[in-house]
Amino acid sequence: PKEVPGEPIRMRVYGAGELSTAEYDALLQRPIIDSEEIMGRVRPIVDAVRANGDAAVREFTEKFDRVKLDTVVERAPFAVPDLPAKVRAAIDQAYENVRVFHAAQLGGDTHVETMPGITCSRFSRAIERVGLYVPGGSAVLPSSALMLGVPAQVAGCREIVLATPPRADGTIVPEVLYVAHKVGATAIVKAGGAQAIAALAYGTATVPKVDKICGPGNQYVTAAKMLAQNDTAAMVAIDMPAGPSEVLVVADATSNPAYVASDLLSQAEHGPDSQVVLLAVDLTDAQLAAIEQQVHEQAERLPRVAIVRQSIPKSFCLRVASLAQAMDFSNAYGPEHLILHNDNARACLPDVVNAGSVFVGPYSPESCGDYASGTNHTLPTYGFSKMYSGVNTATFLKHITAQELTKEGLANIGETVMTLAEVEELEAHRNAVAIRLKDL
Ligand code: HSO
Ligand code: ZN
Repeated sequence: PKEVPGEPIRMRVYGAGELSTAEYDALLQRPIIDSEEIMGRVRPIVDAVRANGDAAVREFTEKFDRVKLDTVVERAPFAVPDLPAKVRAAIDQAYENVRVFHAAQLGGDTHVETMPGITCSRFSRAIERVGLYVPGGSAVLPSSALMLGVPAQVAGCREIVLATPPRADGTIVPEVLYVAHKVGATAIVKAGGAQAIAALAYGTATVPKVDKICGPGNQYVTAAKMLAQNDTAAMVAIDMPAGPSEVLVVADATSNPAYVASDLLSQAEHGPDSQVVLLAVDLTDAQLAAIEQQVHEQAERLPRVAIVRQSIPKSFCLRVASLAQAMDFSNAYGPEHLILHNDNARACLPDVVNAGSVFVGPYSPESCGDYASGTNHTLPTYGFSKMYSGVNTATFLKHITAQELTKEGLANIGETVMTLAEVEELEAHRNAVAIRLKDL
C-alpha cells in the first residue's frame, strides 16, 4: 500500500486475543519471495561472468550501474582518501570497538584426554580467501565494510576481497576505501549485484577467486550467492541467505514512546520492504496512541519519509496481554533485531530463543549496534535466526581436529573400535587396530 503524503503514517494494529490461530500464524510469515523468477534473471548473469570474466563484469556494470570501468579491480595499497576528521575519528572508534569484540571471540584451542593415552584436540585456521559484499544502492554503507572486514581481519584471512558498486564516476566510495585500508583488504572489485558475486565465486583474469562470500545484498545478490554455493565448479561457501532487514520492538507501559518510535523508524527507513513489528505489552489505548503519534511525527521529519510511507503501513503492532506472550511471539518470529524497551529488560534475555541480536533497555538503540558498539550488524533475517548466527569471527574460520594415541591409548580403545568395525562389517578397519594390538 502506497500512502499519500499528508496522510497519517500508521502501522496496522491487531489484538492477539482477537486473532484466530491462522491470523496469528500469518503475522509470523515474511512476504513470499518468488525465487524462481529471480533465479531466472540471475542465472544468465552468473553464467556470462563465468564464461567471459572481466568483459562480462564490465558489460553488466555499464548496463545496470551505468558506469564504464577502466579496471574492474583495484589492488592494495589503496590511495587512502582525505576524509573529514570527524568521519575518520568515527570510523576509527567503530573499528576499534568491533575489533575488540570480535577478537574476544577467537577463543582458544581445545585439548581433551578422553581416555588415558588418547588426546583429542581442535584448533582453528582462517579461511584463506574471502569475498565481502558491500552493498551500494540507496545509501553508502561503509559500516557493512567494517562489519565484514574486521572479523575477517581478526580471523587472519590471507586474502580479503571487497566487492562494492562504484559511484557514477567509476570510483569507490571514499569511506569504504578507508575501511578497506584499515581492515587490510587485498583487493576491491568495483562491481555490485549478481555479476560481482559471480566474479568472486569463479574468479576472472583480474578478480581473485575466493573460498567464501559474505555480506548482505538485494534479492539478486542473494540469488547469485545461492547459485554459486550450489555449483561444485565454484567451490565456494556463503554466510547465510538474506532477506529484507527487520526489527521487533517490545514495549510496555514504562517505555518511552519517542524512543520506541525512533527505533521502529530507524529500521523502516532502510527500504520499502523493511519489516517492522511492535509488540505492545498490556498498553492502554492512550499509551499505544502516544507511540503512534510519535511514529507519525518523527516520520514526517525524515529525509527518507517516502520509504517510510511504504514500509510502516506494511508493518504491524500486535497488542499482547503479557510479557510471556510477547516473548512467545518474538521467538516464533525470530527477528533479525530484537529491542527490549520493557521494564527490567535484562531479565528477559534468558527467554530469548530466536533473534539475530538483542538491544537491551531504553538506552540501547539499534543504531549503536548498526555502527559502532562492537556487535556485528550482518544478521540473519527472514526467520533464519532460528538456525543461523550473524556474521562473527568464526564465520571466517574453520576448525580442524587432531588426535594422538599412545600405545596405552590404543590398548584402551582397541576392543571398542574392533567391535564397532565388526558390526559395520568393515574388516580393514578392524584389522588396522588388530595389526597394532598384536605388537603391544
Ligand atoms: N540495520 C542494518 C545495518 C545498517 N544500518 C547499516 C545502517 N547501516 C541491517 O542490520
Ligand atoms: Zn540499520
